[in-house]
Amino acid sequence: MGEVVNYNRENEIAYISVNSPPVNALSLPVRTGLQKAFQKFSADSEAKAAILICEGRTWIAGADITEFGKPPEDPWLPKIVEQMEDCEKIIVAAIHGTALGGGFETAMGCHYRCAVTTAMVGLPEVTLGLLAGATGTQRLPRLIGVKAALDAMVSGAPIPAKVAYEAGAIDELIEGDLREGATEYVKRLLSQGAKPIKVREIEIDTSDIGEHFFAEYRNGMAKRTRGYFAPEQIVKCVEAAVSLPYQEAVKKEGELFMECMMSSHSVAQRHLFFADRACGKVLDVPKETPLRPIKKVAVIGGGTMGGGIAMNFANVGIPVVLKEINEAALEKGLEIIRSNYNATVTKGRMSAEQMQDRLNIISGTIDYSGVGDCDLIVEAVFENMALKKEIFGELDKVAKAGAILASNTSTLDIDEIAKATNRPGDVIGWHFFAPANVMTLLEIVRGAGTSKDVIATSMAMAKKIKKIAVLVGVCFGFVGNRMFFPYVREAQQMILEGVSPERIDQVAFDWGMAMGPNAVSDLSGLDVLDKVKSEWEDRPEDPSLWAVGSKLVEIGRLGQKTKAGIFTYAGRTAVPDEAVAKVAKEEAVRLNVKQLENVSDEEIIERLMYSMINEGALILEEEIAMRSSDIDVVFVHGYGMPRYRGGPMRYGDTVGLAKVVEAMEKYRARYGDMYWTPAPLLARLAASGGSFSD
Ligand code: 3H9
Repeated sequence: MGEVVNYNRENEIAYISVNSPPVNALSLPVRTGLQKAFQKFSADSEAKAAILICEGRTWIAGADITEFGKPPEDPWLPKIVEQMEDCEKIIVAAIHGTALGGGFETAMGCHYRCAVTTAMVGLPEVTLGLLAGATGTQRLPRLIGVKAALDAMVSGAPIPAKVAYEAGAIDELIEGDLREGATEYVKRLLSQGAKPIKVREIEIDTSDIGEHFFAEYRNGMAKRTRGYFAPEQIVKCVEAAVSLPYQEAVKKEGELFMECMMSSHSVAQRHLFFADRACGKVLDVPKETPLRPIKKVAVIGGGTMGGGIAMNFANVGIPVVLKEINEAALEKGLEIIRSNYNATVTKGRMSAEQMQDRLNIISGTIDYSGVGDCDLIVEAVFENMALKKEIFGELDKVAKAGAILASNTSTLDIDEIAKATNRPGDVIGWHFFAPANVMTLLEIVRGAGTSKDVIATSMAMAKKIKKIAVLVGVCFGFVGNRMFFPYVREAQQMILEGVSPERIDQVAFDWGMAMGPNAVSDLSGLDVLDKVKSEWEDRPEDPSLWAVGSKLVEIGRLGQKTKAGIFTYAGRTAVPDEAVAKVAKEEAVRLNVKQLENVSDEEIIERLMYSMINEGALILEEEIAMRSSDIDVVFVHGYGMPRYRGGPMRYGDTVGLAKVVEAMEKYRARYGDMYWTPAPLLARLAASGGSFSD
């Protein structure tokens, strides 16, 4: 037997324990070990019942995701689950940590399930573009009902043990030590003469399912799951569960699972599973790097951004001081925070007490001396180098030794900002995305002189405030905005060439973006983008660059905030506006821009995406990002790119880099070298048949 699974018997109870760190995933050795252990249990005449239990921090967290995409190797999990269920002696799952995916399916193959109250169970396969393909889609509806099972599988959300117990997926909750509690439970079952309960033999309760249930369910999930492949396959599996004999439905589940597994969506979503975890690892900053203690934080600037940033710290119990220039501005800033929290309370996502606890640890100051005892100071004023340098000069005078001085700049040179201090090692960029209390992405910008412990502390702190942090280097716009510019540039250029903004946005939306580039520009503020362009020192010599945007700013159309930008706004709904088409036409004449006819959807996507991918290749070559997957993380968490595309670099790999370069050459022939010369890295990879993930 493989040592990742051990068999021990104490009197009449066999303990089958899995010990495969870090998360007891169902790798081939674990599957083989389980199979052998249960064979041994069946053959052990002294053993009357078995407890399946796990060592380490969690119960089995699912199939081993690293094995996906490779040829499947026997024993295959559904088989093991079936063999366990067919055992004539009682098997009890004793759960702690998280029993997820194949882990929970294994538990559902057991005849009884007990769990500590802190445990979670669930079928999160959908987040990997998959479905619960080891009979999970057939078992969960039998235990908790059709609707609840669909909700759990389509969302992928973990279910707390107590909720699972009430719903019927857990039979016994254990307070205290799991092994002891499980042993007591099994002894009780044996004394009561309990028989193995086979979940597959439970009849599905369809009493609350109307004739149109599945059609209505599909309608209900359509908006949430737009574009994703797996959710519909999950619904099909549950439909099969209620309409076909068990074995036929299981066969269907197997076929749909393989379809999901082979889909580009799942490949992309699995890529992001590992990318989300890899980005926290900084290659030259060892895990052991000592962290600076962060007990109190200051935020300089109480605008919408500053207020949102402050909330992140208060939310995890860290006291925050908000610094503004006068009492009126400070009161306004604190009011923004109060009203944000109030909105959360009104939506029922926070109690009034929780809100008060958070507000109690947010204070204000109008004097720099008020931030002198803070361990981390985040500057969040508007994007202006002179102003930021002035502030950092002040901070240098008042901040205590060892305080981290962070700038929430979205584009500016951290090294230049650091020059305003005598402690460049303490200076770093913390680029939050708006709204800062909601968006999960944080670009941590490493300056030339930033100390390693400041980087390590920033990455750890980001995790503490529940952000996904990506470490980037200094350049104009860092990773996100630098790549976002070509995307918006192409959207603007197409408007100049006569393509309507609504068409561009619709094509981008249908491709999967949460919003089209023009709606995003309006949301960000055309004046803000215009200002960014003017601060961009080495911007390309191109008179048509951002021409429509600048003109719209000139005539007072600043975006959503003035109810008119590239679109006009009725509430938040973007409405096409003839006035913009007129501006575009006039600008095209002035700049002598050729009008295009019959631009295909394919061209729109190619120009939006490939311009970004090319910039990404330059970013990698300049070592502004550590990994191509870090770039993907930025776009998925910060720019509304759907996970099923895997991020821009992964999308390039999916299309094939040779095809990307071929399309770029087509645009290069039309527009010249300035924007469409393939980056050397991209050209090299395309020529050698390589990919960014290599
Ligand atoms: C499935 O089960 C399909 C079946 O239905 C059908 C089969 C036929 N495999 O997240 P962490 C690694 S699909 C391989 O940082 P935490 C992870 O990469 C699966 N590796 O820890 C990381 O490695 P590293 C359904 C895995 O404490 C390390 O473990 N299950 C797997 O914050 C620590 O992970 C899921 O989707 C895996 N399954 O969170 C659950 N899981 O240290 C996926 C983790 O090198 N897992 N790793 O970066 C999770 O949600 C979280 O890992 C968990 C722990 C909540 C368990």
